[in-house]
Amino acid sequence: MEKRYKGIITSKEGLGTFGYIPELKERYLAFARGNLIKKKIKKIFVGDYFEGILTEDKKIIIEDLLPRKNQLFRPKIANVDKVLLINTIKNPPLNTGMLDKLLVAYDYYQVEPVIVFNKIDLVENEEDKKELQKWEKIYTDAGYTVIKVSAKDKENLGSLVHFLHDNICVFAGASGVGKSSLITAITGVEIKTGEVSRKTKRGRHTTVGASLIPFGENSFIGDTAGFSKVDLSYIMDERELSGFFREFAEYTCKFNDCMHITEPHCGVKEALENGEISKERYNSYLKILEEDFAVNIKRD
Ligand SMILES: Nc1nc2c(ncn2[C@@H]2O[C@H](COP(=O)(O)OP(=O)(O)OP(=O)(O)O)[C@@H](O)[C@H]2O)c(=O)[nH]1
Ligand SMILES: [Mg+2]
Ligand SMILES: [Zn+2]
Repeated sequence: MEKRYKGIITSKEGLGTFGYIPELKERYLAFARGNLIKKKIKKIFVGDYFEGILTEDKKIIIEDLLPRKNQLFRPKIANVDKVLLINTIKNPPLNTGMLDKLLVAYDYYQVEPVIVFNKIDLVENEEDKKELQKWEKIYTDAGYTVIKVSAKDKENLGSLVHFLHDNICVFAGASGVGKSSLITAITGVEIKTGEVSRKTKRGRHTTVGASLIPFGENSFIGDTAGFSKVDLSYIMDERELSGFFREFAEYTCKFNDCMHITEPHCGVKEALENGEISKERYNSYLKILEEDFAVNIKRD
């Protein structure tokens, strides 16, 4: 009888689907057995765990897909355990509006987010240093883990490696922040990287789609394309939003469905007034309500 191997889908490219078999430490072109399609498994995702056999010409025939723990659509990866949200203070400039949306989205999918500031080698003048310190404090106080690194100087990469054991860990964030560079610096696997445009100060989506890079015995790192748009109204109701602003969830309001805008006896607004909740995070919450959920907010 043919040996059944366990493996994981690592990429889906123009050329086809690729699967990695840890036992053989090798990546192969993979095809699904016809009956898999009949079992109503519509689409194979990067991150899917499978069982399959190896043909004589070194191709995987996928016989079974294991149940998914989760399924992210941006990026399109299944079974994600952790996400490292990569940011920069400079080049490209920090976009905390985007970061706050991603923090909400990943909490919603129950994927633990870690906030990473890359390119700290570029944080040189006092103004930039203050900026970095300010955001580090805001996000730490809000209940997130914040790590500062430089892919270029290989600074503090060990603290990222710490999160990569026995799981699928995805690197996400805007184009040009250095996701691919960090993965190369950590794994030694060369991945195509791109310059940040001098004119727009933005990256150019060098990485297309998503792929998993094997790391150590049992870990995989997901490199994804940077994205520029996230609309939270596709995944949740406007009244659910504040529950995913971690630090807001600690306070109680008079009304159970309080949206913390103009309602009386609002614990969140009280915490904002006495400085327990940062005005940056609160304003970001209002901005998401306006932009993604079309809530009309009158400001004084
Ligand atoms: N100074 C400095 N530059 C860096 C650092 N990390 C990455 N870069 C540069 O930033 C540019 C973009 O890096 P990429 O790794 O391609 O960025 P990405 O996040 O993968 O971008 P997309 O694939 O487009 O989403 C490249 O020119 C890198 O050399 C860093 O720590 N310091
Ligand atoms: Mg990239
Ligand atoms: Zn409230």
